[in-house]
Amino acid sequence: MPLMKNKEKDIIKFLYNAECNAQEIVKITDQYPKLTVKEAYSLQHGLLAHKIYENGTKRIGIKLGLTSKEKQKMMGVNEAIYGYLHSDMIAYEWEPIEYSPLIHPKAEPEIAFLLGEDLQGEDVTARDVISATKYVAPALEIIDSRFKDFRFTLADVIADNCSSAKFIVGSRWVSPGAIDLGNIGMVLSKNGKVIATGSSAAVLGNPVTAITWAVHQLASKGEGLKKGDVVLSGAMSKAIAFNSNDSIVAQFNNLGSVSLYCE
Ligand code: 0L1
Ligand code: MG
Repeated sequence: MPLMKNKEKDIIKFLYNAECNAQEIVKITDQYPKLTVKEAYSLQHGLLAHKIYENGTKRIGIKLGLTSKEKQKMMGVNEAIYGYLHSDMIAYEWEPIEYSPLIHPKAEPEIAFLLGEDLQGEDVTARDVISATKYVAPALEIIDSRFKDFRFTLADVIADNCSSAKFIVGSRWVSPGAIDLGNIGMVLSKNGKVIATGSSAAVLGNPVTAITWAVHQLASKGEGLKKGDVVLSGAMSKAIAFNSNDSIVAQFNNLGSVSLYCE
């Protein structure tokens, strides 16, 4: 039986309050084991509407998740997922990230696509994605699942807006035609020590492929991306946990670096 509207509202408030109070919660599927992916995306959309209503945030783009084969295998799926980026998720390199409003944050190195044109339709191609992109830039996404111990099913994580919390876009913005987007190397360090290395090839072979997929998914729901939107295309390595007083730097070939400091 599909989720009743009043249950949907309760779940949205449950997720929203967990985020506002920085308190981990049990999985939604503990109570609703039959929650489908379609219902989960509807919850995610409802959560966005609730946040816009409650705190005036704005939708400013999307982020992709589960774009690497390893993560898909770990979750037992063979497709990526997407969530919404909101204006209150923007963080800056020069402003420390506060730990206290977060639950158990992790950082992921990603490539941000900054759109110069609208992009919508089930027939959008990789070439269309490149021509609609004004700049690509180095980025760090901070994920912070609201679920206890970062454990969830596919439906749970989709409903929780794919664990989104914050993101930082670095200051070097490059035209997408100027670099080989499918072959950008990256080194991730924590407190000066290399923790992981990765490549943009880990993002479904090429981040442009991942974004094309997401545009098709949005189109099937009558949605699209807008000029000015930011798209976080997916993690280039494993996510790393951080705490107060930690600093993280991701250095990308031909794309500079991006960093965060947590206070
Ligand atoms: O941005 C991401 O890749 C996160 C997707 C959700 C899975 C997770 O929280 O690890
Ligand atoms: Mg991510």
